[in-house]
Amino acid sequence: MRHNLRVNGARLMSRLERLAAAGARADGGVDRLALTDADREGRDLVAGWMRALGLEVGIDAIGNVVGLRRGLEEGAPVMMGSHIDTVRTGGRYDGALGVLAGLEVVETLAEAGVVTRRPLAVAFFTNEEGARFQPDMFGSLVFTGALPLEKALATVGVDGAVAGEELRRIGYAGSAPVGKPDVHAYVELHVEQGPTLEAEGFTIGAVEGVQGISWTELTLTGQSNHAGTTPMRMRRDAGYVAAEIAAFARRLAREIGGNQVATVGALTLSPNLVNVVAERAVMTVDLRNTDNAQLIEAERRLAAFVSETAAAEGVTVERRTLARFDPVAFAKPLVARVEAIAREFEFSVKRLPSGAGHDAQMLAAVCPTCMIFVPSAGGISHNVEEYTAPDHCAAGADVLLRLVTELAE
Ligand code: HGY
Ligand code: MN
Ligand code: MN
Repeated sequence: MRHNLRVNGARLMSRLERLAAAGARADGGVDRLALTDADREGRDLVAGWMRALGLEVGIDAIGNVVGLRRGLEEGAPVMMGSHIDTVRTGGRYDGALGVLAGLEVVETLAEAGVVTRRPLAVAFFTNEEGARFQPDMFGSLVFTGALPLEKALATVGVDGAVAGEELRRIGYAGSAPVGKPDVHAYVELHVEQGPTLEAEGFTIGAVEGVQGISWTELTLTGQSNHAGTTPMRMRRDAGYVAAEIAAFARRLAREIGGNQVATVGALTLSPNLVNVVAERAVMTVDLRNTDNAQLIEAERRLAAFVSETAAAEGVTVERRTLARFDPVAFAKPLVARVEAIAREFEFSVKRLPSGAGHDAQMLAAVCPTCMIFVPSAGGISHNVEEYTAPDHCAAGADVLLRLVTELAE
């Protein structure tokens, strides 16, 4: 049904503000790692808002939360959603905007007395970030059947915690059947987390797909030794090999070019002492590319470099794949509708790929899926300075409102 409804931007920003208090950092950022007490606080708040809006709230065995709004007819809902867990140095928009904009859409429709033909759903998926438990997006992976529930529950986090135990501890080991309800279509509003929309002056991003992601953990083992007495020719220095790998990753991204990116985000040396040659280095390498062939080439070259460099230093290597997702393309007709609806509102709009991973890339395997982006100030995200202007948040939510009501007819 056609309508000219617009969301209440102030109400959306007020909920964003209140959710940001769950895991608030002294520096204004948000630390709401998956399955922590802060995550529970955020979950309780959002599930409470769902219930206050009359949604039927279901919690599944991996802690995914789905609020259902009945339609005039039974059947698979049109789903909006994202995640509410954050990285340790997160902002208030990554994930939260997509979930709270979904609630805002529901409240706007309720105020206007509009009931859609199909049911609507608002969801948040467990552990989208993957900062504590890998892989990332494991809640939506389980929801779509791409990761066995037991495997996700058994995941040991970077802090040694076990996901299933943490889920029970915070009271979100639910009983709703995993992967239900079936979803008619999924639309996720999200901040771009990159510089493109702001730099080029666009308000809306019609996201064409998500790039491929490859996360590897490397455990390098050499020999601790005296920093002063050990001749260089005798060293088996894991710290040196780790540093070479980090520098190689940067060269590799530059040489492959295109959309190739490479990041060494985590690196721990032991014994990590000023006068001891490092015996061990545990590090992660995050490689991404929209082109899977190039991503595979990057993985191959990195693996070869790691083997050569470690062998030359007498250091052994253990590899663990933390995540590996091929690039995903969103449903072309939905991408076109995001673009057209943005233009109906006279919002400037650009098609672009997503550099970040999202739950939408998992939902795309089971239903027509698309994403709506809004600009990130300075392209900053996974950083306490993350910011998106209120009018951009409202614009994204308006496009979400119109697209979802269209899909629900
Ligand atoms: O890593 C990512 O792209 C997402 O934030 N989990
Ligand atoms: Mn996100
Ligand atoms: Mn994120």
